[in-house]
Amino acid sequence: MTQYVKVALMGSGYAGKSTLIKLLTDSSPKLEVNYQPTAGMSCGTITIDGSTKASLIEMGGQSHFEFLWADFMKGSKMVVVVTESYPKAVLKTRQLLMKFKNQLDGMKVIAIANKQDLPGSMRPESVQDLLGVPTFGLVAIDPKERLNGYKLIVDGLKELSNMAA
Ligand SMILES: Nc1nc2c(ncn2[C@@H]2O[C@H](COP(=O)(O)OP(=O)(O)OP(=O)(O)O)[C@@H](O)[C@H]2O)c(=O)[nH]1
Ligand SMILES: [Mg+2]
Repeated sequence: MTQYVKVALMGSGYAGKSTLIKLLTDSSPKLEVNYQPTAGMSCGTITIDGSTKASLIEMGGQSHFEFLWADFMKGSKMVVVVTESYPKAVLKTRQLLMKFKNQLDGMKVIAIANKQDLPGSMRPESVQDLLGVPTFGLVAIDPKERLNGYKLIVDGLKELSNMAA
């Protein structure tokens, strides 16, 4: 029987959460699209192994959807914080992490420093220093990054099950 684990994607509007889901679930080569804010939530599913799938739950990042996040996060095995990589966006993401500190307490949290293709992007190591959680660089609109993105999620979940073993 297939087991589903829940992975919540969190982060400001425009950070690239929907694009990340598309990168991981959609084989179409065109990932860059006009921005359509996610209203409430959206989701996608990826296969982890023969018996496990992960449901990626995106929480719409525009500030008027923030009140939904605490509920959407419940029951997640892991939270992936997606941020744009310019300094102001990273500071905003840091604030979000502080704001949701209680909900995130005890959960595995990783961050993605997205849009590394844009000039003025901070390096993932510097983003990690500010956010205080393991941080990985990504260009979610680039289909060549599919395997990288997939590995981030799978490795994060594997670490969790190793810890539990
Ligand atoms: N240059 C560049 N643009 C990107 C990248 N990832 C996403 N984008 C673009 O950024 C915009 C916002 O991406 P979305 O994935 O819709 O952002 P979101 O986090 O889902 O936003 P909300 O649903 O409002 O929370 C889109 O126009 C994407 O094409 C990237 O790595 N590089
Ligand atoms: Mg979205």
